[in-house]
Amino acid sequence: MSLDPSRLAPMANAIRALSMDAVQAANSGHPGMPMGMADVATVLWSQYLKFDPADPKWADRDRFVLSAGHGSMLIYSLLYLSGYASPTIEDIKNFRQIGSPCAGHPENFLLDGVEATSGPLGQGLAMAVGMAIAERHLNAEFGGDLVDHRTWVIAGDGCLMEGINHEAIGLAGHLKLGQLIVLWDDNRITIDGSTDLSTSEDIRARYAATGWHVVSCNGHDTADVSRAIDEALADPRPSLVACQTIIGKGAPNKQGTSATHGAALGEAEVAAARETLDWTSPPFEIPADVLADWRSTGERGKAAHAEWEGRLKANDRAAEFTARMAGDLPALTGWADYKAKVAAEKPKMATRKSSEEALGALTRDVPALIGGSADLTGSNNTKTPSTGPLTAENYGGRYVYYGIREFGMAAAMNGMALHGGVIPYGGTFLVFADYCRPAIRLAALQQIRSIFVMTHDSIGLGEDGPTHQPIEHLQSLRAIPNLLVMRPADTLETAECWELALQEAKRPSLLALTRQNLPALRDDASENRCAKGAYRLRAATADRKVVLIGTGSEVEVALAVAEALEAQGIGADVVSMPCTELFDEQDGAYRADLLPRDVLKVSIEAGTTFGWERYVGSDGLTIGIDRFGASAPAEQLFEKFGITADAIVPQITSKLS
Ligand SMILES: Cc1ncc(C[n+]2csc(CCOP(=O)(O)OP(=O)(O)O)c2C)c(N)n1
Ligand SMILES: [Mg+2]
Repeated sequence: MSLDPSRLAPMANAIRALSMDAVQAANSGHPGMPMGMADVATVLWSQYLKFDPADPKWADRDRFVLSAGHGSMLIYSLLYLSGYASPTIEDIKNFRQIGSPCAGHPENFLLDGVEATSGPLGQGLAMAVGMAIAERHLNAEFGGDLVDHRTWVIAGDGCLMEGINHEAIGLAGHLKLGQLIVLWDDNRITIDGSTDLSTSEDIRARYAATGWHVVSCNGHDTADVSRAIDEALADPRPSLVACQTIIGKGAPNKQGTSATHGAALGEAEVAAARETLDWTSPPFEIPADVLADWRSTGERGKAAHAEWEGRLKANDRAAEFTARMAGDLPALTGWADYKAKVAAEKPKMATRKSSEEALGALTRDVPALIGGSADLTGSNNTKTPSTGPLTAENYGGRYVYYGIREFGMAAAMNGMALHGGVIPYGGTFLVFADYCRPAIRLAALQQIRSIFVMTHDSIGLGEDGPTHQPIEHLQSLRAIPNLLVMRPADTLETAECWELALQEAKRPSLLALTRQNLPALRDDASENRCAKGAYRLRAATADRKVVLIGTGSEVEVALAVAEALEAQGIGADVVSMPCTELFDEQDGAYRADLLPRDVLKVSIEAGTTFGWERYVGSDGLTIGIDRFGASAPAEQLFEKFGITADAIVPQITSKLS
């Protein structure tokens, strides 16, 4: 490319200097990885990466994911040096301090150019797989004129050692995601020391066996790095580029050791590194010629960007593409009719089936929706007639067979949501939310619209027994900030929850759905009553003494309890609470009206009672299951665990007396 190769070394040293100086100033952080990968990153950003710092959200930019997020100073340096408006040099001086976008680990919501929040090792690479899926899908849908970009990852030994790596690369290899290139910081060092301490794996063989192209290079020889990347680009498979590097390269006494991994180098070693690197500038000053070279790399993408804008303007589907990338929803033309029909027909069905019906209507109207399941398609009811298989032969499909890879699925969904242009939903059993929990948490942290469809949401799944019966799951998921956990009680509520999940562009939702049939509870669809998180489904007829709060399948139980109480002259409201988070966001008057102080409040949910005091207070009653379930038909289990009107009513009357 245009830059003279001899100019690359000082450019890489600029990354090294910024990284060691910022970590030194913060007295915290990870200088080793940015210093070790500085040469590779310089080659990538100056010669290959397609980007335009003036428009960081350009839809057809390459995606760059720093999966080894502890090396955050690498990406902060790259963004600053190549000319992004943010971070500024002041932000870098304030690395890891309050108010600086240069947080300890890269956060997608703090800086444009940070495509994904990374730091939990392995997940960055797994999200990149989702980005690469989204790219191929949109390429198939809108054509190469509008969508043709690569996904680049820098990953460390840790990212490759994590279990999720197996799931992620298996999916990428199977889907033949040739636009995905992983640059592995093959430095043979982790925190505890040499990788010899903990692994003997032949990583290259594992990737090759999974359908990847593998190539190695000397990560400090820029010509060799280019050679390896060129080979990767030429190969149709996803590529692993093993970059042999020295961690902390440039710090003469500490390089090559884990001492550079996660602590400031110390004043003396920073000074020694300056000598070694022949870097005479004071901290946070980049020589004008080096900065100019860096800024010119940021100019590289301008022409390609301008040409792309021209192609977009000329494209018939420009408006549709732009709306898709912005995450806008099209008009849901059939939706009101669908809900009205549900209200009129009052079907008795499992909410997983209700979800399938809702999805039938939504996937017809919303082409951005891409479904999938971790090998439980028939149980999660996630497939619809509009969503044909997305395969290596047909990226235009809209249904991903993720295989038995729950964590890989959830992370890939996050990557798809981050990429934009698609809205991912994917299913598994609720009990296996544990297998994808770290990605659910990262969806919430990243403020993205991933929709998790979790069926078989209680002992109501019956015979499969305690391994498959969620107990603590609902409450533990509700503890994750910025995640909407929704547990609808019938077909109409399920439709309402789906509508809410779709409309929530900046937070993920998790729908907890039953295996067993549930009766319809409402006949009026005019207002989305789930939108407030909870609502009064039934008002007491006799003098109100009790408010029963139910969720999902237990709303039916709450209604039966209310009937029985009313028969004894005890007035009882029933509140359906499909989403505690949304209820918590309502104003005090609404919440107090639903859950008044002066009456006995009773929660009924077929899971742990832990946390329900929040709604029923210390004098309330919490009905639930505080042990593992059992294997038996569902009805017998509800009896055994006392989630029936017969078992609950006496507890309430004795509490009232
Ligand atoms: C899931 C997860 N586990 C543990 C950590 C803590 N951690 C951060 S970096 C690291 C070592 C990673 O080694 P490597 O990827 O080789 O990075 P290097 O030391 O080469 O920079 C660990 C254990 C983490 N960030 N994420
Ligand atoms: Mg390492």
